[in-house]
Amino acid sequence: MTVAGSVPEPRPESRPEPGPEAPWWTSSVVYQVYPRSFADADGDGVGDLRGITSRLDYLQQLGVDVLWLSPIYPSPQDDNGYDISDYQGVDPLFGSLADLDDLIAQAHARGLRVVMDLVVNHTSDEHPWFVESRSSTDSPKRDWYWWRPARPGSTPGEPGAEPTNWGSFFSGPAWEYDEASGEYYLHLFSRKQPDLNWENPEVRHAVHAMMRWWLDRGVDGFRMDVINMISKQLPLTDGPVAEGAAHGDGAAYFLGGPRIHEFLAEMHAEVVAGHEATLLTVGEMPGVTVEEAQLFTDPERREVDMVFQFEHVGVDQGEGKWDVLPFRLTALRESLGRWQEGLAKAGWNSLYWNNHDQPRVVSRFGDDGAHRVRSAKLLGTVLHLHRGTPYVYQGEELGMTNAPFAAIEDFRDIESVNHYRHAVGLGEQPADVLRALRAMSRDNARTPMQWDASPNAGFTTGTPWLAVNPNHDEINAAAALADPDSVFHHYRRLIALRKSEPAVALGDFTMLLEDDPVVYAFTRRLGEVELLCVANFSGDPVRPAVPGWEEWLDAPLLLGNVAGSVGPDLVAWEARVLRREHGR
Ligand code: ISL
Repeated sequence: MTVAGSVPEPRPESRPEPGPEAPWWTSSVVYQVYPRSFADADGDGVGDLRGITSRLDYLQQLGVDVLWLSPIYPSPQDDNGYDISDYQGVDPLFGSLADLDDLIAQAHARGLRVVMDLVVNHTSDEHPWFVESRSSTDSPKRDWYWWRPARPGSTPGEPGAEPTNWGSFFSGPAWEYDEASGEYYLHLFSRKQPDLNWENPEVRHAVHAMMRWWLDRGVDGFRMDVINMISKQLPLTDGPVAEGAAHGDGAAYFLGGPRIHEFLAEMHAEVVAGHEATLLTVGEMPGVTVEEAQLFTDPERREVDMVFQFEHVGVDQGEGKWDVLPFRLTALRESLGRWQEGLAKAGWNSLYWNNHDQPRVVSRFGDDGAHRVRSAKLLGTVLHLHRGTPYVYQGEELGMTNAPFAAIEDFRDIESVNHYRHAVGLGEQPADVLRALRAMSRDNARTPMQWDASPNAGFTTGTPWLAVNPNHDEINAAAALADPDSVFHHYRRLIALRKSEPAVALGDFTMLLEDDPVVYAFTRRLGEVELLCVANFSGDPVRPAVPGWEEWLDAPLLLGNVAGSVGPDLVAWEARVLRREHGR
């Protein structure tokens, strides 16, 4: 706002006011539901669709715009539904298609869009396509998957005879021997997740048809699982073997392969074109670089709206995810800052701390002890004030923490269980392997949603498939809703701020304090409005070295996590968002 009568100076270096052309998802927030762990309506211990529908009012109260559902399709559940045996149905575990139609209708009635998980790098080995493909080397669907003979000169089925030396993401080789046909099939993930061959146009057409079927059913977009792995570099060949590693790294052959942009542009043309204004597409892309992400998300190229990148959730990992390093704020800043810069002109960021594959952020980058509530609010504030579309993973808005897993029997995730078996088999100490699992296991994200303080946290009346975190007696939605100072209400205010203050969605981003080990600070600028977000990532008070800090202290506080705090020092885990207007 400018003072009446005054003419603001033109500021050529800043962006114009947001026009009607800014897509809706720039000012939206997405909420991810992991159906198995959200709410169980039928008492079998596993969350379901009717459970989700019964909690839509809660999501509406939080103020989110989009609901992303992790897979609910028929599945043998080897990887909790990321192994799909029918793309056009609902697993009875989660309910029926009618339940899903009802969920979509009830979500729409509340102004919530629904985005489905699209898992098409691989199917389940129980999908009829694979069953047919496997049935004979002459099958019309043989070429829908990656079948290869044993390595020349080796005995098929013997260790080392795999067509390439690649390891799978879930331990062991990426190839499974099929005795009946004497050939191997590729599975980058579990052996029950064979990779589809996207070189075959029939595969692509089948996927496009399936996607259109979902759009006709009313869904509002897709989150595309490991979509940068669908194009393989041919011929499939051995990758480099790191010292001490059991398998080679095939990433050069399957990450961002030669036809990936073509495949995504084709998918856009075949499925999304004509519906751009209402849909959301987000490609999950492990290993993607900022330069590639710019190409994937440049609207002119018509591929996807945004990508999930992984750099910032790798800053506490060394050689692989089980090599747990101490968290360094400087590494986080370097990564997030580079992404903000890289997608400033073209393309768009998605912003996330958590999902169903990541440990809980308050335990990871915050303090889940004495400062749990404040550090959870700080983390939310920092994330939501970046430029991009924020994603909230169920329970993050409550400040849910990692779980106190005591023994390997407490884990359910295939990745964790396989890793334990392999690592201990290779001679690692069980206690060391467990320590890494406790920090990084995906099951940390998957413990049931904590609705209330009752014995099963209000998640189920049965026996939960994965134990509820005992801290639900304190950390739960009922308590958070009743407390105006809760993490929930802070997230609600953050989401509301994105709607009321255009600079949050569309302002330019400038990182400050490049080398500061504890203070994370940046500004956002849109026209005459400038916001400062400043956050103390430590348990000690600190005076931020932000340029012009004294002047900023006169600016009104838009949002903070410490009531009544106005002085020059930030207390432990304090975050502030300040606003000023230039030209007045
Ligand atoms: O958590 C990981 C393993 O270390 C990640 O590499 C994860 O597997 C990767 O992000 C891909 O994730 C997606 O595809 C997987 C599925 O298991 C994950 O749940 C899904 O988010 C295979 O479909």
